Amino acid sequence: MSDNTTKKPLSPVEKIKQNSDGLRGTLQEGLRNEITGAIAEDDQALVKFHGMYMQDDRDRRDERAEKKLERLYSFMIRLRVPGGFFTPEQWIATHHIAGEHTTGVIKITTRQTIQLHGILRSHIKPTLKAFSQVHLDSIAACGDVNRNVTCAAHPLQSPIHEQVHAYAARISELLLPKTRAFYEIWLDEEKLIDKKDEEDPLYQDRYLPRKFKVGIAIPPNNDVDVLTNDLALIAIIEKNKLKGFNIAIGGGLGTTHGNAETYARLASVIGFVPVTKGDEQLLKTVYEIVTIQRDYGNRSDRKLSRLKYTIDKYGIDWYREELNRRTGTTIEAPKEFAFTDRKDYYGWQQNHQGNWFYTPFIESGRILDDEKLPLKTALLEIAHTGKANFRFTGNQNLILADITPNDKPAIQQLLEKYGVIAHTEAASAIRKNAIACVALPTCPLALAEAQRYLPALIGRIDELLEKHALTKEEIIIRMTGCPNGCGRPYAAEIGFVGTGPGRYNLHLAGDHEGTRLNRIFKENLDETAILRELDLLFFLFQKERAAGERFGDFALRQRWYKA
Ligand code: SRM
Ligand code: SF4
Repeated sequence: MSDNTTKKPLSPVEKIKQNSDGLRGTLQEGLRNEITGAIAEDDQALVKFHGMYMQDDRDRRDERAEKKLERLYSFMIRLRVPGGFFTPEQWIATHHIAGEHTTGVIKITTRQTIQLHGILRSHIKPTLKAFSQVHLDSIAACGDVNRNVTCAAHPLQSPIHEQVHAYAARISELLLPKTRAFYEIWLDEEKLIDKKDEEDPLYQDRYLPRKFKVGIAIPPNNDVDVLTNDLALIAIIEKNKLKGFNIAIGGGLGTTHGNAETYARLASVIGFVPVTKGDEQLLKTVYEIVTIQRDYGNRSDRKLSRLKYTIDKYGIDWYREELNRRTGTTIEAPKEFAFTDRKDYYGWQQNHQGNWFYTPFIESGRILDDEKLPLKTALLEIAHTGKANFRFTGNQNLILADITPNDKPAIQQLLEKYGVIAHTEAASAIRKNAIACVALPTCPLALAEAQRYLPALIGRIDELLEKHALTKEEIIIRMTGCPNGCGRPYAAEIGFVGTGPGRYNLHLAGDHEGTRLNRIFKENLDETAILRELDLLFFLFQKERAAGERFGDFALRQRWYKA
């Protein structure tokens, strides 16, 4: 079988999907295999659609090999949490699930959800059943389907935040696969008698050529980095009324070192869809953008199968026309909008209704108790009060949300008791604006460290900033352990992309708002070289910057960028 669009043979994953009996494969049988802690190779592709990855502890590979033991296999589970919202009950459940079945660390991801690592195969079902009891699941959190839908996190963003936020859940539902496999395999629900009940007009039996991501932004903040999504919805609000959404398509960051055909791309705005007379047209537009990618995306080479490549192959105008044909309407011209920032609002903030929100600083989204801060205990105690909801941000933070003025003193007291306020206030401006992906030891694709290394590197970068009297600069720094871009390093003012142990490409000149990608400045640097380059750059920045100029914009003006 070949891919209609490329005439090349289908990638092996295509066959696995089609032969999977609605993503069931041999997962159920595999769970009974006591000889290994792993699952069959084909099932490893399928289990992603259920929100899981099979991994192993890379730190322990050598030790296990010496003892002639198989790798220490375990699973990472990623939840589907559209727009990143948890009730206190859901947080309490997650806290206990993390304690019983995982490494204990709760990791907030760059797409506003959480991941738990180190789950042994026999613990998957109890974990998913416990989540199900608090109405949480991991369906389609990974795999060749629509992933977690992100949405501007802070309710402060607009008086109609909730109205916009509700679209995250609606779009997530709209684009969910119809198969009941998740419920059968992991929750022991009854098997379907009539398979017709799970016929899936959207995904059919082949699903999408690759992952698909949707984000929703409320200008002027672009905290979800909306243009890095396959499909970006930008809320257009006039006089506190939601008029509709600008639609942008073709964002995506993954690249492969040495493969010039791969590249990072920001989404292109193709038009505007009103919602003043109802949502039908918007939802149809979202749906058909996905069906076009389903039908025209590359299914032979997974490196070139994201929507960004489909768009660049066929052209924006073609895509827009095909969309108009499928929706039966003509998408309107885009409306004016402007982003001014991408940050989280740390500390206490009050919204238009008088409710309070506290954003603590959480380094790399990792929630645990350590010698510096008993953050996990603090959050559990806060959840137990029932006085705060939990909202995750696309910058790997969370917001303790919707706290009434009466309840604020109780939360304040707990934040003080556990040192969360002092910890947040002590973090430097760049630390608060930094992102690092997971990388080692769990990520099989990592070439270098990220979340285990960036905190220390930032300490050294802070010293340089102090030397050049730049400590107040909110420079956006991001690091990933490989070029896949999970921490969105190509959209940072300073991006580090791992090339090998202890080595990174240094990217410069993204903007503060997330509307311009950066470029490689120097390749394969070790820490000494990184600090040397930054020392010089900060010196020049201090000396030659225009008034109020951001570091990324300054870097853009330099000769190396224009060369
Ligand atoms: Fe990612 C693969 C972690 C956001 C682009 N990503 C992976 C895997 C699953 C490795 C794997 O395939 O085995 C990583 C698991 C590591 C681990 O041990 O947990 C992983 N990605 C993450 C997270 C947890 C990073 C984080 O520290 O927060 C983020 C989870 C998001 C979520 O909740 O859904 C995460 N990944 C992203 C983003 C950022 C975003 O979406 O805003 C990107 C860049 C945007 C994009 O998609 O283009 C991203 N991840 C990738 C890619 C490259 C895809 C491509 O088009 O080439 C891969 C590799 C792949 O898919 O083959 C990947
Ligand atoms: Fe792993 Fe690379 Fe993603 Fe980091 S960027 S989590 S190293 S795939």
